[in-house]
Amino acid sequence: MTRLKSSDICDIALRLEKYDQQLLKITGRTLVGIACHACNVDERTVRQKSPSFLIDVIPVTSGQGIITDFSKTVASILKFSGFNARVSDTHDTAGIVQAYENRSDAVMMADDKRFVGINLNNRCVADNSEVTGRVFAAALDLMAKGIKDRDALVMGCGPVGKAAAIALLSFNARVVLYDNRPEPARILQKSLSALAPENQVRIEEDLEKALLDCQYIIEATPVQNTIPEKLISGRMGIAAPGVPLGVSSKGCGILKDRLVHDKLELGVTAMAVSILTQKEETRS
Ligand code: PYL
Repeated sequence: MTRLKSSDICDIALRLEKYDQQLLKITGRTLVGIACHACNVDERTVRQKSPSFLIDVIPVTSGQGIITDFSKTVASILKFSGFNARVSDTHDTAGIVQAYENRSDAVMMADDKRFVGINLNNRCVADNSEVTGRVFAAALDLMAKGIKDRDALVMGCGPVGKAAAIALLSFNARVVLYDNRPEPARILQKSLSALAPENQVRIEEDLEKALLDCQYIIEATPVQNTIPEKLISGRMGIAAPGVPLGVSSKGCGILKDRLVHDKLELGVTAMAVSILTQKEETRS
């Protein structure tokens, strides 16, 4: 997982309205709408409940420490998406204690390894990597106006790519897996075989062939410029949760409104929708 820099996120809050309108144009849904599609929940219900759902965003000082603007940006995204969010005025353990004492409904916090949302009432947890893969797959499904029976390429078979592949299978896409190392693709294909018939998930080791075969792509690698400009076709649609973006600025110019990429917005919004709506799993 690439560690964000303050420069990656410092202008997100200012661009939320514009980004929301761009998503509406590309996918037909807004940030909250795409998040609801990813969580398979009704948007009206979420918009009714979110204003009274209090989320404390807690800065975490462990490891490499606080990223300037991280907590403030997460809270801005949550407020823009209709949630009652605030940055805790304490951090780490004291922040968690304060959330319970204030009877907040949820906390969101990130150390160097994990970024999670936790519903304090029903104990449900949303993990940023899993939710990000799922919400970008939902954006691709909307961009494609239904990705059912289409070939969708997943570049990068890590936690985000895995979650995207699982979501694409739930949308009945045919999933093509690519990784620059063969092992992660094989491990992921094996774990997906329990979810889908053999012929619905295949591995492609030749990226150029994969890009020529697949019109829709999830770019979930931590590498920039993984998709060569010469292979970007006029009909291609790309949802790119990978940081840094795997498409060059020239490639973005070719894609125009057929590219969805951000560094926090969709994942944070979908995490909040998930912990607001996810039912507590009954203990077996
Ligand atoms: C959650 C982001 C998405 C991509 N990379 C992940 C990352 O940068 N993780 C580290 C987050 C550290 C936050 C710091 C703070 O300000 O509370 N502990």
